[in-house]
Amino acid sequence: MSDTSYTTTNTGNPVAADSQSLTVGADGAIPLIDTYLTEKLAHFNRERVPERVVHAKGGGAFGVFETTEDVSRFTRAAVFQQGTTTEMLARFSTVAGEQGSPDTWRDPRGFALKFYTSEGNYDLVGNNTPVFFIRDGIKFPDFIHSQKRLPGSNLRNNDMQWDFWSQSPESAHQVTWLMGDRGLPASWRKMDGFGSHTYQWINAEGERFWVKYHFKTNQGIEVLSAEQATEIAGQDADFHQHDLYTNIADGNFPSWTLSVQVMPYEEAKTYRFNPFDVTKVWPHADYPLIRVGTMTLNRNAENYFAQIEQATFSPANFVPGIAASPDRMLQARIFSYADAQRYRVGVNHAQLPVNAAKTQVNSYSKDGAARIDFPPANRPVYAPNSFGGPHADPARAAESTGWQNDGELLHTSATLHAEDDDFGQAGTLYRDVMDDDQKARLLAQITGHVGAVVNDEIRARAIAYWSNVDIELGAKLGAALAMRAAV
Ligand code: HDE
Repeated sequence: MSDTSYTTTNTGNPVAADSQSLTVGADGAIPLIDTYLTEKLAHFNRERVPERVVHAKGGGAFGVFETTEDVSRFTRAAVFQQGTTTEMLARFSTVAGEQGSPDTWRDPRGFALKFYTSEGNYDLVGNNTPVFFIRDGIKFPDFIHSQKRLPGSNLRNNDMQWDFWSQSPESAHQVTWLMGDRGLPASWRKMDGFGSHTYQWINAEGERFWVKYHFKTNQGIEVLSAEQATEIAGQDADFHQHDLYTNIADGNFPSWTLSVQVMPYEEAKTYRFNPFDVTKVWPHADYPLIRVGTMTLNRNAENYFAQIEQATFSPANFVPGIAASPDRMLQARIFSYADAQRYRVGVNHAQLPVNAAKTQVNSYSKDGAARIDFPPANRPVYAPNSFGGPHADPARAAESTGWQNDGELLHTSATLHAEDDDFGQAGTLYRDVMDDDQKARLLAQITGHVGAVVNDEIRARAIAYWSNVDIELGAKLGAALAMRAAV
């Protein structure tokens, strides 16, 4: 049993005092040999790692995923074989707010999952909305810049947001979600999660399918009004963290039911929407939900910094039976996350306990700052080798992306399908999914947000943007803004 009764330095050396520095006489100089003082102050200066450049504010918990159904006809992934239970980690977050910002600001919510599977870690890094603002990752830094702060004043600015959105019509579907009820979840426990992108599942026979993930909350959807969210933001910036942590501590474990939509491989070519465009959903009438299993969060982190702040999720972490798709956003993310994590947490971030695979790691990476784990000294550090070092085994590996494509390198938009446009599905969401109260709250929110735009040309473009979503909505917005201006 370790004795934690006495204070030590970081290297275990017992220290003489917690509250007095070492001095020459009671009133004299502090000698440099007071190494506990210097260690304590120097470590304090280095307690922060760079916050996530997006999704900085968040919280999470550990849990398990239980595959309750047989979906082996679609995937050979071990984690999704019926009867398999897999340990996992989830982190929920806002997008634009910095650390310390209110959990209840209007924003999509991150829904990042790490499955510690028997074939290595599988990360599914999604949001609480099934779509996204843009469809090409080259615009992502620009999009985030427009949502955050003006370079001069460091203030957020509605003109900047609407200048970007009104010139990026592909954003209309996600912005309708954002300005609607789902932009203000009452709890991380009471929101759905989505993989958002189209992914690929491959079964044991090598047959390929396109899939979309849906995590349906078993707690029921619950949202805040704009007034409630604003009031809570002033009272408790960590409202959602509080809710998740205390519910798990009380044994009230939240769970979600995972279902997938499955599109046969060949149907992608002729589907009415580009199935790889992350600004679009696949109507459930076209591809109904197929149940897979249940995710339950049942264990709080013991140390937030070590286990949540340092957690690293990457869409690049695939396992056999799951692969990428032609979705341009997914492909850009496959580069970006590990790059961000090497910078933010360090080159050996995957060795930290919270990120470490729970299966054998036989990579040829070596050294690098803060290396913790290492192979036996007699293991070669190069391949190929003739001394029994690991060698690649294609039969074990995750499939390549494996979709046919060829052609010259060029800068152009993805292929348009029959019903592809930028506003159609946003209009369907408004007209066919929202009830009258939800429509009224959406109009009120847009009126307030566009009403804060100072530049006349940008405001006019924003009204045109909403008229493209729904002509009646655009007319109501124009009238509401005119009334607002008249008072
Ligand atoms: Fe992210 N995103 N993202 N994102 N994202 C990050 O990775 C990025 C996108 C999402 O709890 C970063 O480790 C690019 C879509 C979540 O740790 C960064 C693009 C979706 C989280 C990054 C996108 C997401 C992140 C910042 C456009 C939903 C938090 C820190 C191609 C489907 C994960 C980090 C956690 C974090 C890049 C767009 C969700 C900067 C380049 C679409 C939930 O690498």
